[in-house]
Amino acid sequence: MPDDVETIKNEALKELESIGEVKRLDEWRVAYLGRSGRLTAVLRTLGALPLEERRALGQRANEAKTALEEALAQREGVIREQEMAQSVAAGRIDVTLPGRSAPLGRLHPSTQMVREICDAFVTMGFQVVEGPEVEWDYYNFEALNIPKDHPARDMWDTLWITPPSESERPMLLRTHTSPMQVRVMEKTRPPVRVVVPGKCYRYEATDATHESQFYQIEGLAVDENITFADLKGTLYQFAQRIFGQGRKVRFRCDYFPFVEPGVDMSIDCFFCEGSGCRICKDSGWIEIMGAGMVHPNVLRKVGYDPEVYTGFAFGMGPERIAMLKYGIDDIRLFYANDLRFLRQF
Ligand code: YSA
Repeated sequence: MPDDVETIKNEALKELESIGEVKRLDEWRVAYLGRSGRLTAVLRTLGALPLEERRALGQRANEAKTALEEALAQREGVIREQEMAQSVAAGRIDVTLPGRSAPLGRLHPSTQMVREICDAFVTMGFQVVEGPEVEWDYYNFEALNIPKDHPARDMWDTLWITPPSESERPMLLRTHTSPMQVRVMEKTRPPVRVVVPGKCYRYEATDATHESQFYQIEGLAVDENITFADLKGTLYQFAQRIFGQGRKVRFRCDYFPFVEPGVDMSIDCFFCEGSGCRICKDSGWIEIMGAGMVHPNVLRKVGYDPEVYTGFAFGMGPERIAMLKYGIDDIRLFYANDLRFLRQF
């Protein structure tokens, strides 16, 4: 014969009061309210009782069940609060401590320099475009007035994907961003004003100023009546923006097969103000890019009439410019993934 409902209820409540841990509450629940629990056993007997008795006992048993369930929930709340208070007192959780802030990422110094340089040209009306790093020999060399077997190819140590000896249509990792001059002109009619940032690859013996992967930024402007004076004026403005007002620039003859005339541009050394130091190798000048007037052969290749259109182009290495600007003495730091270096920018 199961116990009396009131007795079970009173005993259960008394026992519940003595429980001090959340994990013991479940044992209590099973003992009284579980499938084989004491109160459940009472409910099981109901079927065998006469109707009147069944009603009365059923009602009392259900009320007891509800009371026990409510008492259980309340006890659990109390115990959890006590446990939290104990653990706070024990110093395991200091709820007054500020949360840990997630570390903030930042842009890679090469990316920052690329963006700064592109922005300088965007304010002068240039558009930013990008192109493929895996390139055809045609765009990297042929269309830039560098035919097969031309000695000028030696200027770019090439990483081939399919070399000319193995393919009618050789493929390579672009050695400079200049192929984009051709791609842009093929698709557009003048006026053209673009800058092209992107990764380039060379089969280099790496050292403090040479990496086998590095960024370049190409520039191209083509229109009627563009002259060498436009080239000088644009690049002078660029130097003022990136290196500061009052910078002097110098142009000297240089050779690139896709320009005529070709030049290199230097700025006066801002470490020694032109008097000569280790950085500028005592010359007072620091070379920052190659440039020139687009060669008529290149214009012809893309269907532009060189009698009508002229243009200038330039190409520079943003990492080398960042090295000058921030006094970084080894280009390999850019790609060494050393956070001590990267966090400085
Ligand atoms: C010249 C005339 C134009 O009308 C247009 C573009 C050019 C630039 C030409 N395409 C070129 O690649 N010239 S370059 O071989 O002298 O490279 C240009 C710049 O890229 C260098 O001044 C340097 O800053 C960077 N560079 C070249 N090789 C590098 C490198 N940076 C890091 N590591 C290397 N291995």
